Amino acid sequence: MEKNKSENKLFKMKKHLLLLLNCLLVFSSYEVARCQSAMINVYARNSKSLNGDWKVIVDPARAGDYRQVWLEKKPQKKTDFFEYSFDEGPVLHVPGDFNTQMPELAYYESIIWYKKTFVHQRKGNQRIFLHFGAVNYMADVFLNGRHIGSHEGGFTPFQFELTDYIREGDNTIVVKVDNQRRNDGIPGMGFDWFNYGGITRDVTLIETPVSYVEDYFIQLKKNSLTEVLGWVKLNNQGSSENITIRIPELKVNYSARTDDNGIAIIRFTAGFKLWSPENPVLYNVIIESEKDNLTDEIGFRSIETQGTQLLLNGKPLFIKGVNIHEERPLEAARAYTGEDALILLTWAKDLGCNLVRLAHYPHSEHMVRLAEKMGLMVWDEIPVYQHVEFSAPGFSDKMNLMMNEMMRRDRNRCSVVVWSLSNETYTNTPERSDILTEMTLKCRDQDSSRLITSVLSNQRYENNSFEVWDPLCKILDVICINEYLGWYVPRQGNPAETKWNFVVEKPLIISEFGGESKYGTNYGPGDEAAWWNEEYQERIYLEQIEMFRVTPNLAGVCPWILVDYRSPVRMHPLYQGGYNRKGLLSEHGEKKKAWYVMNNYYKTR
Ligand code: GCB
Repeated sequence: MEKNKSENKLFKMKKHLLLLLNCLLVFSSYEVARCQSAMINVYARNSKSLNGDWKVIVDPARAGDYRQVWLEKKPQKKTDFFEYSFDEGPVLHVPGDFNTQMPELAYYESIIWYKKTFVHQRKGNQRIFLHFGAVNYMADVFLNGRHIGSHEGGFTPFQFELTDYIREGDNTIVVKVDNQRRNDGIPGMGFDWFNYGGITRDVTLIETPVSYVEDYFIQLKKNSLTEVLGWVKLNNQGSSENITIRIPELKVNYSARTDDNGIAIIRFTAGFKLWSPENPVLYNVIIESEKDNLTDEIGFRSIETQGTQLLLNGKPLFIKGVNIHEERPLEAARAYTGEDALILLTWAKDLGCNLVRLAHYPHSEHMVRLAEKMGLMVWDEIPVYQHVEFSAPGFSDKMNLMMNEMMRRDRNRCSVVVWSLSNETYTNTPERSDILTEMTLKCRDQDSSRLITSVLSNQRYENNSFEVWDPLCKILDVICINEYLGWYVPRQGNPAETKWNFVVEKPLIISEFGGESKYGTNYGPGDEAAWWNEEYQERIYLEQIEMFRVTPNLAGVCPWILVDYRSPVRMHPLYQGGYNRKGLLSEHGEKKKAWYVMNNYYKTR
């Protein structure tokens, strides 16, 4: 009896050791492959969509790694059994967040394994890539049981080359998606929006020639309204090729040759009709190498600062902005389609905006491209948000990668006028200012033709006087501050007498302001916050506008936020119910009183 017991114990220990070993092996093999920088202009490529239904395994115990679910083992002998299977499991739609597709996943923050099969027929000497628009937050990708790579970051595209591994006929992709928050993540543990997990953007299988156009930068040279200065990069293992850039409408036909790194410098002048919110002109630009060609719609404009002013195409610009989260209007889910983008951007236009701040992470490419067509300037941002751990090992590499992925996808969008590298981080966080300075310089090194900023909120406000002192102001192109006077910070005097002191004189954008109200709540005193009525929010807006009129260096404003949006940190059962209620519109698109105040202000600017 005793012997049996100890044998049992020994057996259990061995089993645990084996599992542990298995896990270690699995995790170390994950380190091998890393994703590649994604090719740009995916929608213009020869591709096949893998959107649609994917089979899933929900893995709250995080057990799929040691069970190696990507191998999809099936019983071979009578004694075999496997404690997982995709076949009989649920199905989720891709793209889309998983939280809103099954009631039991409503607040899920853990692993889901996704599986998709597809048939592939090789055509000649093509290369094959698997491209993801975004997966929130970690993705590990397997093809036919083999780990092909991983990616961290929930809002930027990535790809893997499948050429050497793909089979003729049936193929299976398994993706392990994990939206668990991480101390060293970007964003970190705390953020004021819903942590929608899943394969949230398009998945595409792309075929290219052996040598293909991977990336390009075709925009006006800084300070010029006629000269393009950029480059084209081929992925071709180094042999030199001729490149041609054609813009038929302008009779541009420019040729160059790539160097040993596959890069050709592009430099030409043309009589462009410049892109602006009033006249959002885009040209068909054809990029041709000896083996590949693709077309993009590209606009041309300049954005710069002159003293404390912003200039668009050389003329003074006042930014009439609005903040937007990437949430599906009317349905409370992650937005991902062109139609979602159209609703949100039409609402921004109705308000009278000329810019949308896509808070606080890169939104889908549909959003950025549509904004450009509709004449809305775009503010692109990475989710370096509030209390991220700048001193976590590898943080700056991760941030650098995210910044590059955002810039790479969007740098040909002339609508993008701001690269924003962080929001409300704090000077007392170790390494914060050093890292943000380093990233600002790196960003400028790659693209000096846009405004680079980091959003600040550490200004002092005493005796109705602001002091904007953050040392970062010195290296930013524009000073952007979030101030919630009348909501988080009680106002201390007459708005029209507010004073400002800046550590350095540059254009100022008030990138967030506002307060909460529940649409249709029109009772209670209009000067008490805890009634959450529309009148209180309206009053905040009226006072803000009085203050704007006397704010020096003011180059733009951007209310927080266009639409009420889901945020689990908003827990008042009666008024919030899991929503941040600072929207000018309710989640159903109903206009609150403050909407009219802002709309009138924008009409006068
Ligand atoms: C902020 C943040 C934004 C929040 C907002 C709020 O300062 O930048 O992400 O959601 O305040 O509603 O408190």
